[in-house]
Amino acid sequence: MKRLFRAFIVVLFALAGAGLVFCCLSLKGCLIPGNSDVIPIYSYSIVNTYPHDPDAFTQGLVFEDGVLYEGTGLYRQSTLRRVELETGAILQIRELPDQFFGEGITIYGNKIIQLTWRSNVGFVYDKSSFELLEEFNYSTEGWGITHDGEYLIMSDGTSTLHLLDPQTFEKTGQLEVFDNDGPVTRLNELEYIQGEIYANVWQTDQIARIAPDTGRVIGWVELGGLLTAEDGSELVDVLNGIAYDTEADRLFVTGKLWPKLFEIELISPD
Ligand SMILES: [Ca+2]
Repeated sequence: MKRLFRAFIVVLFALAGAGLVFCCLSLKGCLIPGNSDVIPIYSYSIVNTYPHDPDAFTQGLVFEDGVLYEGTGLYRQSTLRRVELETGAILQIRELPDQFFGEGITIYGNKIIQLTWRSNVGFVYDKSSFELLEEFNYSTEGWGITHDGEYLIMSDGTSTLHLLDPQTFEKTGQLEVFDNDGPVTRLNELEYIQGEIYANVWQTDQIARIAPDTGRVIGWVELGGLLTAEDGSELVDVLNGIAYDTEADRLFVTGKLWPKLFEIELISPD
C-alpha cells in the first residue's frame, strides 16, 4: 500500500512538471523573470495639459531651450514654427512653398532639419532665424526624424529607419524595426529619449520604444483616451508628435489638429 502511495506521488509530480513545461511552451511569455519575449505595455498619466493650435497638422515636434519647435504638414499649409509651451502661442513661423508637404523636424546643433513627404527634399534652417541654409535629397518618402547625437534617424512610413550623416546627409546605415509579430510598419514621428528611439505608429494611439542597436521594440506605450469628447475628437486626426525636455525629463505628446498638447508620465506595467 505504501509503495502504491509513493508511486502515486511520483506520478503526481511528473504530471505537475509536464503541465508547467506545457504552459511555458504554449503561452507567449509565460511568467519567467527575464524572458525577453515579453514586451511591456506602458500606460500614462497626464502631468500637464497645454493649448495646441487646432490648425497645426503636426508632423514634427521637438523641445529645446524652453520652447517647442513644430513642423506642420498638408500642401499649401506646411510650416516650421517656434511655439510657447504654456500658451501655444506661435513665436516665429516660416511657411513652406505650396508644393511641399512638411514632415518631421529635428534640431542638430544650431540647425533645424525638416523633411518633406514625397518630394525627396529636406530643408536645413538656421535655428534662430529660420533662414534656409541648404537642401538635401533622399530616395524614400520622408516621415519622421530625430538624432542620437551622432546620426540622424529618419522614418519613411515603413519598418525601416535610415541613419544619415548629419553633415553630408549621406545614408550610413539602416535599422529594421520589429516586435514579436514581425516588422513594425508605419513608423512616423520620432524622438530619441535616453538611449531609445520612440516612434509614433501611424493611425494608432501607440508609441513603439525601440532599441537603437537591434531595432527590437522593447516597449509599447498605449496613449488612447488622451482627448475626450469635449475636445471635438471627431474633428481631429491621429496622435503624432513626441518631444522630450532632456534637462527636466519631461515628455510631451500631441496629435494632428489636436487642440491640446500633453505632458505625460509613463506608467510601467510592473
Ligand atoms: Ca519628435
